[in-house]
Formats: sequence, C-alpha cells, structure tokens
Amino acid sequence: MTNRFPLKVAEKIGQLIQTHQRFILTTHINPDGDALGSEMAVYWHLKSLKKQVWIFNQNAVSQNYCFLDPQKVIQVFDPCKHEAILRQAEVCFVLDIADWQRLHKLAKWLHNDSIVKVCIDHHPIENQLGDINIILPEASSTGEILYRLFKQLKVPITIQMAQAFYTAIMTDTGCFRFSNTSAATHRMAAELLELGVVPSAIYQKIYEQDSPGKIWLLGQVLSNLQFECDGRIVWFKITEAMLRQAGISRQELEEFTDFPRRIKGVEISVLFLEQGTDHTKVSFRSKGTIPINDVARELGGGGHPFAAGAVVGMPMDKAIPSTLQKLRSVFSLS
Ligand SMILES: [Mn+2]
Repeated sequence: MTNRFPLKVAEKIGQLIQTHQRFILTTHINPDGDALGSEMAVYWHLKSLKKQVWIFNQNAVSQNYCFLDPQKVIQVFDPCKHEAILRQAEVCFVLDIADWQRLHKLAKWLHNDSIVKVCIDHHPIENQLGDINIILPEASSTGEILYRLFKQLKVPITIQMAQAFYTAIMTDTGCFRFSNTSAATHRMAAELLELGVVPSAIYQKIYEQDSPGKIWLLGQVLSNLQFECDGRIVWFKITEAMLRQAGISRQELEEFTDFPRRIKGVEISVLFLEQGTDHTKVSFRSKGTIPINDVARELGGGGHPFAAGAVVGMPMDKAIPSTLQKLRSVFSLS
C-alpha cells in the first residue's frame, strides 16, 4: 500500500482543508468501529485547526463505541433540523462508504449540492462518488488510509486520534486476524501503541460489553446451525421475532456471521436476517479460500472477496433456497 498511496490527491485534500471552514462528516448506515473511528479522527484533526465540523450519521452510536465520542458530537441526521447547516457546508468527508445507497437520507443532499465531496474508502467500487477520492481496496480499513493520509500531511496524532484509529483497524480486521491484515496494519498498530493506546482497554470497551440478550441469541443461533456441501457451508437465520425476544438491535449482530467459521472444514458462513415480510439481509464470510463477493453482487449487493453481503427482495423462506443454490454452484466450479 505504501507505493500506491496517491500523494497528489493527499496534497489536494490538505489544501482543501486549509482553504475551507465548514465541514460535514458522514458514513454508512449502522456505523461500525472503522466508520466511527475514522469520523472521529478526522473530527479531532479539523477541530485542532479551528474548523467548524458536524458529524451526521443515519444511526446513533452503539453503546460499545460511545467512548470514541465523549463530547457526543455525532448527531443522528434529521433533514428538517440540519437543512441550514447542510446548505452552508463547504466540504463533506464521506468515509467507509462504497455506494450512494448506504448514505440513505443524506444521499439526496449530497447529490444535488455544491458541497465538495471527499470520499475515503477501502471497499472495492466501480463508480467513485466523491469529487476527490482515495479508494484503496488493499487497505485493511478506512482508518488505515486516513492514518497514511495524516502522516503524509504531517498531522500531529493525538491520543484521542490514536484510539480512534486503533478502533478502526482492530474492528475491521477482526482483531488482526482476517485476511485484510497486512504488515502495514501491524506497523500502524505498533505506532499507535507507541502513542499511548492500550489494546486491552480498547478491546474490553468494544467486545466485552455484550447484553445477556445478545449472548442468549448467539446460543440459539449456534444450536441451530445448518450445513451444506459436506459441511463446507454453514448457515443460520435470525427472524425479527428472535431479535424481539432477545431484546437487541440489528447492530449488535455485527460479528455473528464470523463465529461459525471456527468450525473445522467450514469455508463459508452465511447469516439470513429477516427484514420485514419481503426482504432478507444475507451476510457472507469466507475463510479466505473461496471469494463470495461475486455471489453477493449477483444478489444485488457487494463487498470484499471474503466478507460481503446483500439485501434480497424476497421473504426469508424464498431467499434461503435461492442463495444456497447460487453458493452450491460456486463450490461445483471450485
Ligand atoms: Mn471499513
């Protein structure tokens, strides 16, 4: 990644920051550790330059990431309340986002407006949505790209920024164990530790805050796993009734799909999540031999080779056989 970093674009972003005053930051729906860590790192940097900065997200910060935003500067976007701010904003950083759809309500505003859009992301995409883009699919996370950018621009990294960056890379690499973990990721982690980040403290804040309901639901899921293709595919489903019974939100399901990959012989793990009566969210995780983003794309979604997903316009009882059929054909070709 070092060689491919677009230095000219980095310079352009540096100039854009220097010459403008009012900034909006945003990210995808259901923001994860990379999305929130990236937003906060950019926020602290812009604030240190005395800029005016607003962060507008589609969802509230989930409880385990609240430590990143102690002053509660992240706001849930409300078109009525925030219209005036959007009209006067000059630059918008769109972080960790692969497509307009995942911007939801904000998409309409950013599409039509004269705001300069800076898009920084590590998802492989076809159409770049920013006026200025740094899209590096080989980077572990958006946080990793921003860290490189900040170093290039000689931005001083404070402990708050270091914690935000560490959260971004740790969560998107599944604690440095997924296939997107590189030497550069570990070098970055080492530098962040030298700046004072305490890995065990951040790990506890993020991963040891589960509600009893979440662990109960995980138990239900793990005792009802289904296997296909001689145990190379494992799948499970979560209905809205199960979520209600557990008393948890969809955001809390973030790492559920990773869990069944622990089983020996499993190559691909699939979660089917009911969304109303006629939509099903399908999440794929692969151990790293068989790419699954082509199947996700066929279903109208996308993602990384070994972590992808789609929302299918079918009720769950139809989405499951149709998806499994597509997956079986992946195995018959491999
Ligand atoms: Mn990410």
